[in-house]
Amino acid sequence: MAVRFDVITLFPELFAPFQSVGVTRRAFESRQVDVRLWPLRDHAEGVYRRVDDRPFGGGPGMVMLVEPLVRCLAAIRASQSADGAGKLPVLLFSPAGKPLTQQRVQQLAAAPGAVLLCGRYEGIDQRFIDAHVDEEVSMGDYVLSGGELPALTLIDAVTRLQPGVLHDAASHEQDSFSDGLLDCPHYSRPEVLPASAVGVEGGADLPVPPVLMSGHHAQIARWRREQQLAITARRRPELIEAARARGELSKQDEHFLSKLAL
Ligand code: 4H4
Repeated sequence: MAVRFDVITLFPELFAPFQSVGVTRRAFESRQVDVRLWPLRDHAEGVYRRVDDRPFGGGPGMVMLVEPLVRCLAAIRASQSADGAGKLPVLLFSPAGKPLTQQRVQQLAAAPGAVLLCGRYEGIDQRFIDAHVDEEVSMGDYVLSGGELPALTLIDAVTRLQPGVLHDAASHEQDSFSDGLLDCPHYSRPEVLPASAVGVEGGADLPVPPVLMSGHHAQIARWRREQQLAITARRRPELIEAARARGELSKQDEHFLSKLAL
């Protein structure tokens, strides 16, 4: 089932490059992901086609006006209805939103789609948010100049989960967070790397961990799992607690963690 994203933006040109490179190109071409761009200025009226104005109460910056957004969303609803896409939820990108997680990305990848509202300026008139926004999503605790990069981030994260988009279907099983833990280290040729090759003069050679060359798939899987547990326990201990609470740590995992000197 294709995932449809109706994107409300003042800068549609920001999205073009992602429709022609990498994994997202394949998904766009295969129409597994259907991104429709809705330039907000097309729905602004008057000579100056205003989409923003000064904030009541004073203060710096500008606020995005309600009317152009209402007209734009109405056009999107008409298009969704005409295409039989159903009324898709409206997501607003904002630092005040709920932090995006891989679990939410997986839910969106399995759903029909969403309207992605890309704010600019100081933000959006609260009356539009109260009336039409279903979910506020944050990419992190920092402030961007617009919601377009968050929208592209979400489209990328959802797109790479579409069947047939990644070269190796198993690839995203190994992703960080796909099992709630951070990913293990990865190595490729050469089997032994002279330290000088990474710019460390006079250092010892850098071999690939021998277990990865052993051909023992069970031992390799165990090593990779233990690497995930060690890296996650050191960098994001709260993810270990969350995996434990979900009952996703085996007795073997718990034994390894108990021996881990943190
Ligand atoms: C919204 C900027 C609200 C400032 C915005 C404020 C993020 C983020 C983001 C364009 C919009 C910015 N979106 N995760 N982080 N007035 N979006 O910064 O609250 O400071 O998703 S405000």
